[in-house]
Amino acid sequence: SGSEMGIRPFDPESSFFSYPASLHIEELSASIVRSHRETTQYRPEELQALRWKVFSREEIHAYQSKSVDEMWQHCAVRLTDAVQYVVEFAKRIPGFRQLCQNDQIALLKSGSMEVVLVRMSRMFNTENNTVFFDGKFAGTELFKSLACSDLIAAVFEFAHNLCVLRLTEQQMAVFTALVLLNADRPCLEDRERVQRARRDVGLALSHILHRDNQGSLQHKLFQRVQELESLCALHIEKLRWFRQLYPLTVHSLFPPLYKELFG
Ligand code: CLR
Repeated sequence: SGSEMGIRPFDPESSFFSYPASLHIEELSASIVRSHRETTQYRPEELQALRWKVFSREEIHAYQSKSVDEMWQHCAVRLTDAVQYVVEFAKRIPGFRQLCQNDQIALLKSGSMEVVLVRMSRMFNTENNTVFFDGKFAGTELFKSLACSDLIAAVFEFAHNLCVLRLTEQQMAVFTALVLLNADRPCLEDRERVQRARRDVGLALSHILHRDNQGSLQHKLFQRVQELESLCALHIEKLRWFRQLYPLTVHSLFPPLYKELFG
């Protein structure tokens, strides 16, 4: 039928974007959404059911009593788990898959942390400002022994601000693909190819947003992208600081993938 092919009756509210998306763009969205679904640790229903699970005072105290290097190592392992799922997501995105290996690595080096932070908003509870970490919901105080409260506060604020936009899983999937396919990243060999892949994913995103009557989200999402860059720069800065204090912990106890991407 016409509606299955993306052909919709004229809508004066969104005259420009009511143009039918080509079959190619529809298939691209469907493929990205499938890749997202297959590479997220928890489904939205599961997270919803787990909302009551919060850390007790004793458990929070146990995290706060860890030494700086012990807590860093623990968080680096958890963060690397999350990054691993993002790498798997990227590998399943048409357009990313087709890039040469060097460019795939270059995009992951600068984009995987950004996608982890966007995905963090799915795991966020705005009622009590907690995030699902290590099996329960945790507030910023749990991360005290990392000794980087400015980074933690900024990351939580970002997740909060993204969470209140209430993105659907479909919108989240295509938005995170767009975050990865950034032709402005350093060290790319074939920028043009990344740009072409990005253009299609961008079309897919604006098609979805306008179909959902949420065209205004596009602008808000691009605002958030700018914050991502400074958050990731702060993460790298903190890692440098930590490595200076505890070079051996980073060298022998941090996950190899973490060092490969951020080290
Ligand atoms: C992101 C969403 C994942 C689950 C998950 C696991 C680890 C969390 C991460 C989320 C968000 C960012 C996080 C991280 C652990 C430490 C890190 C809170 C919730 C903060 C920003 C500290 C970074 C510095 C470390 C390298 C020490 O599905």
